[in-house]
Amino acid sequence: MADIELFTANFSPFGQRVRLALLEKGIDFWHTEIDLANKPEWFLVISPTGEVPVIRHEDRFVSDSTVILEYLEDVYPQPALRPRDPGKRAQMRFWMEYADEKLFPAIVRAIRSEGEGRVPAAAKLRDNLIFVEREGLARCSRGPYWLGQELSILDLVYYPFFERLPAIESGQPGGLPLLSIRLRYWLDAMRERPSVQATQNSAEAHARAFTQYLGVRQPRRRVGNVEYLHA
Ligand SMILES: N[C@@H](CCC(=O)N[C@@H](CS)C(=O)NCC(=O)O)C(=O)O
Repeated sequence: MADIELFTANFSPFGQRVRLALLEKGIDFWHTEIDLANKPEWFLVISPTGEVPVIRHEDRFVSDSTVILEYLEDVYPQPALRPRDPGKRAQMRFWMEYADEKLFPAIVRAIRSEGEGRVPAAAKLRDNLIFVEREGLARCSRGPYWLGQELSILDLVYYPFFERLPAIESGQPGGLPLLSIRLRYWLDAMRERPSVQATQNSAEAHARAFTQYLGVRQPRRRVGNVEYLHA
């Protein structure tokens, strides 16, 4: 029997974070798919917020992706995905919080916005992305990963959002910002990892998932590639 049972939904970026960590650590796990539109009663018992992902390990259930990532680190410390240096650890936690408290809400607003709300929502998301790139990724290290030469939890926290950018970009007036060389270097390094290759979905599939899960109407959605440029 697998050590871990993961309750998630295929298209959840938060669930993808946990799948990436499990694969990176080589932990055997069982995937139980949850239909978010029709959650089973028992799931509401194990998930206090009714959200995925949740894991079961031994006799405990742990929920919330970043809490799960740190839990996995405590229980399966090797290979390490949390830096040893306290300064880098603090950077990791600061940018993890930024991802969930600032970037994710801006992404959801941009996907859901309609009519006159679309331009300010796209502008806000652009600002958030530029902030992540200039104040986060570019300042934390020279790469290829967020915190330097070694992959860390922070890479797993951000990658699922960036995988979805082409699907988000296609619905935006004026598109999203041209991404920097540093960001492109990071994304290229991430895409080479077998864990990413095993969990990734196409931009078209993500665009369909937005429609299905977020209930957004996207008649004009055209899926393209995000351009990477400003240095
Ligand atoms: N902060 C949570 C967010 C999880 C989350 O928003 N999950 C979404 C799927 S992407 C969900 O389960 N939504 C179902 C619902 O809200 O009913 C985490 O990091 O795990």
